[in-house]
Amino acid sequence: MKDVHVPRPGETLSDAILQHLKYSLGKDAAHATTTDWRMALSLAIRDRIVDPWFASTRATYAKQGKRVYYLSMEFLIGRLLEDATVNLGLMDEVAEFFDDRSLDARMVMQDEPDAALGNGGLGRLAACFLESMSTVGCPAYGYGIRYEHGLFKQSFEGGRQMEAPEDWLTEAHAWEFERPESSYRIGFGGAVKVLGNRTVWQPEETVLARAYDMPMIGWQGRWANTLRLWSARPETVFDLDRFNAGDYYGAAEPEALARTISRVLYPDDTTEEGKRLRLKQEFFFTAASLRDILRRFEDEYDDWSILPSKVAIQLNDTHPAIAGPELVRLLHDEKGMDFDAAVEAARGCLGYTNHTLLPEALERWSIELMRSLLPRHLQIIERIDAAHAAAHPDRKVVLIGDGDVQMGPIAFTMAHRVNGVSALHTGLMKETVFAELNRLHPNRIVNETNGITPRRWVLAANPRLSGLITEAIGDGWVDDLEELMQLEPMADDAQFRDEYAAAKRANKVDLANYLGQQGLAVDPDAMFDVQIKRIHEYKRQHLNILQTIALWQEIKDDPKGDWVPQVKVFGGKAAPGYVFAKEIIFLINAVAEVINNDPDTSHLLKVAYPANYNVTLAERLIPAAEVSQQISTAGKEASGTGNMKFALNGALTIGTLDGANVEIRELVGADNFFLFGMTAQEVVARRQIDDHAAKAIAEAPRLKRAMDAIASGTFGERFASITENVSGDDYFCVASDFADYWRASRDLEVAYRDQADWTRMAVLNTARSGWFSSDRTIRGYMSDIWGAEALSV
Ligand code: GL2
Repeated sequence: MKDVHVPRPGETLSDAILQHLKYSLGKDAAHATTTDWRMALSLAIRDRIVDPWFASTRATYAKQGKRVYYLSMEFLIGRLLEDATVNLGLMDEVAEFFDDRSLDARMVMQDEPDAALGNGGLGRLAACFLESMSTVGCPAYGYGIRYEHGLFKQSFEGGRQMEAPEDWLTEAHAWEFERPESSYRIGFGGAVKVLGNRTVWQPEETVLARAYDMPMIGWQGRWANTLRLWSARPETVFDLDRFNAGDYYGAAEPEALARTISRVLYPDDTTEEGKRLRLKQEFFFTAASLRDILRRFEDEYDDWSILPSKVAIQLNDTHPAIAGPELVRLLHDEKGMDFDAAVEAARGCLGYTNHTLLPEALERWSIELMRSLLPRHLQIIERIDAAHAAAHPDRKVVLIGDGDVQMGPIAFTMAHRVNGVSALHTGLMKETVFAELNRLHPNRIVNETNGITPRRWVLAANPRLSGLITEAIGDGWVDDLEELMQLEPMADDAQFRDEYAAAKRANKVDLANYLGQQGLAVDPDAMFDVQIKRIHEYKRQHLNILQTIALWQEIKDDPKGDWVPQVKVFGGKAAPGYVFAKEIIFLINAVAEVINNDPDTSHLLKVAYPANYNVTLAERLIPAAEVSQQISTAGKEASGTGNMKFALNGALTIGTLDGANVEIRELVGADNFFLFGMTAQEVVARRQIDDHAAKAIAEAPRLKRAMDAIASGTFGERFASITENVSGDDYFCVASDFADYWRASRDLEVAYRDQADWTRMAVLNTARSGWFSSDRTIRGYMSDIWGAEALSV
């Protein structure tokens, strides 16, 4: 692959690394630590990003086209060094440089802190989108919060989840440029005054939002966009009067309060944290971003009516939904636009992506909270709501109702396009949460099925598979992932299959070594079965562990039987306040403890639960996986993106007809996908049956036996909350789907015995998953929602 940008004539990458080591870090090679090397490498790579970054900005200004602004509370970027190196085509050179010094390039790269500025799929999607927007040349900015502490670090104590603060910023990294000149004053509270014919909001409290920019380089360094993260600062660093009066804590209070806004990422996934601070965070970054966007527009144009033709703003979920009212406020109150015209202009700019149907995740804020923090916005929402009611006299949906301000309907009414993230989810959105708004505004809802960037999730994470693919079909697939289709005929080529299987096995050996270092010996020839994602009842990790217990019991009945040895891998964090999810973690660890130490069965079945699942761990687990567990209750997982990463890397899915599983199955072929369980409609119908769980348990003796084992204390505690839930209300239909899940799991094992055929199916999964590139998704947003054009330098 080619090295695209050499910034300083005559300077090789190797020279640049050594120069930075010496002059930027003040270190001699003989005494350099891994961190020194990593920083020297990062700075040398960063130098090679700056020119394409500037060139992209210049091209955007020259073209005067539309810019895209992606507003997201979360950007789960993980590590950036490897991504950037891979995208610049410099991986081989870097490996050679460190080889020559008896150092391992990957180890150096792994020294980088993993920036966990997101919870899960939604945040990781935003990070994949940034990379794809740069790759396809979509002029864009990502806007978010520069959290001091990202998602908590997870450890296990006695099997229970412990949480410690994450502190990525305490470790050196090279990616951000502080921009003190880009600071905005953001207000909260106060009063609304009418001065002449103008309405003016006079906030009571203000903080400064200061910008930090990270360049995001696309494939082959052709284009680079900016991720701009806001950090909260006090307007006055400290209160000198209070200090002089001896009130030292009080003197530091303004600073502490202001900084609180960008201190921590809310560790909640899909559930809303109804706190004042959360709303403050949302307004803080949304308002700063909008001011920045309008400032950039004003630098170039003086006609506000053309705003929607120059600016596309995407709201990643309802978290930045206050953007609608705030943009109206800025245009009307501050720029003097007529109110209705301001609403129209705002709507012309805004798009809203919905990421979940879980009703608890559609944010709402109490009217009192809104009035006390954002009084002018409340008035604007009331006015928009009244206009909506007048235009649709038969409407039932309201923007303010039940004592709350409803951010889902606000995002919907203020956006010209609303999208779901998989075909199934978009369909369900139209039928359920947004049924009425869809009737009032037909054609506003569109679908943009999620995607993942192949640069990180195949090229960087799985070099063995990437090498094999490139050898077989050239490297065009990295850019145009649907070229993987050319691999299809090779599924029937025994030699290719052997090489494909050898790459998978080598990845499994790596993972086995990693788990071995953590104290768990696993057989690399066992079937590696992986479920990694946030822990949530709807994702049903408890269904998986119940099946594991039942399997263990059967093996124990007949240890000499012809079993397929397997390793069940779990990974994921539970929101600290989500008691049930934490019980599931405790149960998995308790079961692991017993099963892994059972001399009758431990050569056949192991349970691994490495702690602190994050992007880096995903990059290790996915290339080694053979089975991908995508077993959510149908209708609950909006899309999933892990499911796509696994399929691309040749793991076969066992899954329900939920989220993007449906599209994965259509594309890879029903024969190469292990389907089980009820459909979304069947789930709804099943819940209407009295005692549906008890009935299902009565018909599934294996489930009953597994539940009895838990209840009788086989795994230490009795986990009553879990057994009572599954045998009681069982809203997520674990019991009702168990028997079919068991059947599909056995089908998997039968298939696994025929290794040649298994590999054939795996190759077909890789070959047919090219559509799931986030490049395709981004092109969809560009044409269906943003009306943005790709540029090049
Ligand atoms: C999520 C969905 O749960 C998940 O299915 C989807 O793939 C991602 C990205 O669209 O969004 N919604 C959500 O609130 N979180 C998700 O991961 N946190």
